[in-house]
Amino acid sequence: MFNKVLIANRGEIALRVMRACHELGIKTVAVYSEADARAPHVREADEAVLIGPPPSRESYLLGDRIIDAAKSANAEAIHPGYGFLSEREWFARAVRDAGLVWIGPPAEAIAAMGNKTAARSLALANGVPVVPGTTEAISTAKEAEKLANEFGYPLLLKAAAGGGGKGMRVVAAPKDLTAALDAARREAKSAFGDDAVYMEKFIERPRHVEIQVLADAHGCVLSLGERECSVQRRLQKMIEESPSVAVSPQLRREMGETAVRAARAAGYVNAGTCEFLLDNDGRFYFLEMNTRLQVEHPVTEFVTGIDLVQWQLRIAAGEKLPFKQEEIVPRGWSMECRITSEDAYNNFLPSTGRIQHLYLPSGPGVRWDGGVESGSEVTRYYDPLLAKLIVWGADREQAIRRMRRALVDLVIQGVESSRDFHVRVMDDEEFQDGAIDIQWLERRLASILERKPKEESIRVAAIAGALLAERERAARTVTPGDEVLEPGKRNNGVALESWKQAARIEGLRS
Ligand code: MV4
Repeated sequence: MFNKVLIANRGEIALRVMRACHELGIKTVAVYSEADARAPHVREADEAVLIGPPPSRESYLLGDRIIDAAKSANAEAIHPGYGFLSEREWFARAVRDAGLVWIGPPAEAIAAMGNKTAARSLALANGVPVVPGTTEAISTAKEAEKLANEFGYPLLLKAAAGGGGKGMRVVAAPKDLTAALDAARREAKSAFGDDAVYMEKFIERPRHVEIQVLADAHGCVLSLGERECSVQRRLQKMIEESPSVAVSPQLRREMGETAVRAARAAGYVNAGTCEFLLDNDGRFYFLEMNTRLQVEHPVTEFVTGIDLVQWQLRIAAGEKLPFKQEEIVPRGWSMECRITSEDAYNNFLPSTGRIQHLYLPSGPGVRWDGGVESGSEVTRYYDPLLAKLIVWGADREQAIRRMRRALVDLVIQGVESSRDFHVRVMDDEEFQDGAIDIQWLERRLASILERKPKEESIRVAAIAGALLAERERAARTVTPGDEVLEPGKRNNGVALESWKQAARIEGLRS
């Protein structure tokens, strides 16, 4: 096993990877920008290297500087986390060329899945079902018209160099095709420097279900079941769970075998995820493969009992997977809420500032993967993900009840957060029924945000809020603009369950 690993990331995922390293007896090297000098990931590492000013382009995206940091600290391997450099083929190659171990898939596998038309061809050649559409880039408007008539409307234009949905265009009717093609090309060119665009039939109201795979360097490729990721807004996932209410044991087996075939075809090693659309009739279509550890990996860890990050390290060190496919059976239900510094009541506007108080939920089946603490500065330089709250329960209903309880126990004061939004999703009947698809949140958002807390808690909270405001005033500790506990302003006039929050904040102060 490695003696020392550099983690080329920040925030919650840097801490997550460090924990796995420390459990395996591996020393850790953090890298950080000037904005992160006091960040928890820097303090928790055995060593830390300053790599540049706050903007990512001048710090966390500087591959060469990060490789230099690894060499000067005598680290043997680099874990990229997610985002930043994690899916850059050139970086995976540069790490290998520098004589370091890349804790991720081979650069060739990143490349094989990186181009979406190439990935579709690879899938088709290996019996992996894809959405009906082209595997070649479209050349002319005339050709587009012919193909569109073949696949039928509505259809979707996608950038070949894209992924994650950037530069997609829905075309509802033939009259819109030419203009949509021009627009998609322009967007693709400016976003990816490549104007190649291809076409797929548009699948309406599907679920987004993905399969976690784990492959060692000795030919063993396993499926670790699905994650249901349909609750998303503008391509940002908000809530994920495993298993999915829409996946039977037989479908799980079929999708798992399909994902394993896709991974084998790409020469995949390490942890990866195959994204699928699942339609109302139980048909599934391969979309793309994410060649990294994903944000939502903990729900798979909870239901399988397998530590994905430890296995990423072990696989990169050459170990064999000791599991058989038949031994991997999901147990119970896990759910994750992404706790972001966004104001759901203000169009999810990112919120910045100092976290005045952070009180963390705990108890059976509760996991907090966080990157901030009381006193942390939330800046606009990075992603608004503060933490992930993950729970496990015996079944979906227990998981939802536990998530709601843990969210209500959580206190974040000083920046706006998505906490109240998540509580209200847990209270939503359609969500509780599992009647979700990728457009569900958009349709339901207004009614979720309108939902009022219980009458009793409004009264209690109003009293507690007024009491706390008065105490703060008396103690001259009022923070200008901080009206989280002041009734009548937002959240339907009341901070959710704020009498409990008031007690916890007072406790933290004393
Ligand atoms: C689609 C689709 C419907 N039909 N492809 C968006 C992210 C990228 N990975 C692919 N995406 C989609 N591709 C066809 N043929 C709908 C989406 C889509 C989506 C997919 C997964 C999760 C959220 C989504 C939100 C909007 C659209």
